[in-house]
Amino acid sequence: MAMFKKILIANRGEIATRIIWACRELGIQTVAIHSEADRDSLHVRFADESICIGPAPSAKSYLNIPAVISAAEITNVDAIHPGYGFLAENAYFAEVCEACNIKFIGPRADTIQLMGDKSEARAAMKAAGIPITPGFDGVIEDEEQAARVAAEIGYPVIIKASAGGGGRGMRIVPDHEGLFNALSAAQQEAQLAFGNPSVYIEKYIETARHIEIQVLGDQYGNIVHLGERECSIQRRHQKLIEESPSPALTREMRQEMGELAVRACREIGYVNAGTMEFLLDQDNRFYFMEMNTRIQVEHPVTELVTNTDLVREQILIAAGERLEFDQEDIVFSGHAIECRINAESPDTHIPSPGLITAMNLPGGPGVRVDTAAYPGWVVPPHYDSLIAKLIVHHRNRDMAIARMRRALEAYIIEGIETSVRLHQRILAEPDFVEGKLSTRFMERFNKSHNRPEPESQQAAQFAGE
Ligand code: MV4
Repeated sequence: MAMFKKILIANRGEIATRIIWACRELGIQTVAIHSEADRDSLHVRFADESICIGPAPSAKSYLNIPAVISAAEITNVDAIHPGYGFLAENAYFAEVCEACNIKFIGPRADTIQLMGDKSEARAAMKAAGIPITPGFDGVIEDEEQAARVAAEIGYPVIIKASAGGGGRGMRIVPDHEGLFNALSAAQQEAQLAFGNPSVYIEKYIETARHIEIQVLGDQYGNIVHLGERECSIQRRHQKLIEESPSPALTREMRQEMGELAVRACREIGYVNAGTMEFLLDQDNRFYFMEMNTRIQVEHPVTELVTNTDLVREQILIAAGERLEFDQEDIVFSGHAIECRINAESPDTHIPSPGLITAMNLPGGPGVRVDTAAYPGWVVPPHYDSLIAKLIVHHRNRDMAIARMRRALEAYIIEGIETSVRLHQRILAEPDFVEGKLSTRFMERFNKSHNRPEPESQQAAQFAGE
């Protein structure tokens, strides 16, 4: 297969510009698509061509498959990069692309389909010999079965939507008393959010770390892992801070998890970039949770510690190139931390769209900012509030934290509220500095800082990545 001449980027914001940078370095022409609300976006300005595909609401623009495909046909592109969110994990969209002879830059449609059904993904991973959380291998049919399964695995349990992921449609159930209410609530939420009420039940691992392994596979069966990212600091299942390596993993654990991830990907014939999410419990046992079949928001921390360009690799793999490196060629170096900068209140997390009146980006050694924000830009209210990612790299974790602190001090954004202050407070926490992270970190942080909102229990609504 020949290298792509032109790629359409089916996304917006920082990831759209990130994909354009990779294309420019590869000498590939770019087409930006945008909604009416995104006319003045940076990705539109930096792309070689741009097309308006609809009004502001995503359902009418970035999620509108006929509009996206029409734009691709009109501009005669060879491939589409979906970024994250929007159509990135839509198996039907991947199928339509292939049917229109446009390469979808991602895994095969059947892989996206399999991993999109979380209970099927669990079963597939179990069959591949990957440890999964104790639970029932299948969807729950009725209350009686739910009660039997929950009693068998022991409380607390967690109910998850089969079509969910990223925490949507989840319910934590402390004891039998709350089971039936949680079951019907989860089923209703799943029906509403995904048009599919199927749920499954697992043992709830109360104090765990969220650790994910990055993988890359080419079309010829070569698969490598690029180590882990620790993403335990989340609120309402939206990650706030990610880092690599995890303070909790030894070299041996990294190798074991990495080899397991590679084996699982080999088993399902995984192609392109992917991420396997695991929970690591306090006894250092780890369990597969789900697999994300897209480039993730937090991919830069992996890029910095492995000296790779994951978006470039995605494009080369989709174009039919062989992986340029083996597992032995991947050298892990130093420590990287990412802070997600959202246009929102640092206290209430209420979105804060509007005009950015002034802005200073941090720079200097080991500092990277992935963003599409600029002074004079109006952050539209219609989309995810992520406006930038601040990523630092240094020789060790303590030095990376110091570097992040000084970069946050220099990150000035005026006119809107941002999460910069929240990150400064988190980076001042002794538990963070000591690497004592868990999925309960923000719950405890909120309590000790007298902040509202319980974090872990039945977080009702949040935007998906
Ligand atoms: C879990 C879990 C504990 N036990 N599953 C959250 C997102 C999705 N990928 C799965 N998630 C979790 N699944 C079992 N069996 C803990 C999480 C979890 C979490 C839970 C509550 C509050 C914050 C959390 C952050 C990361 C992961």
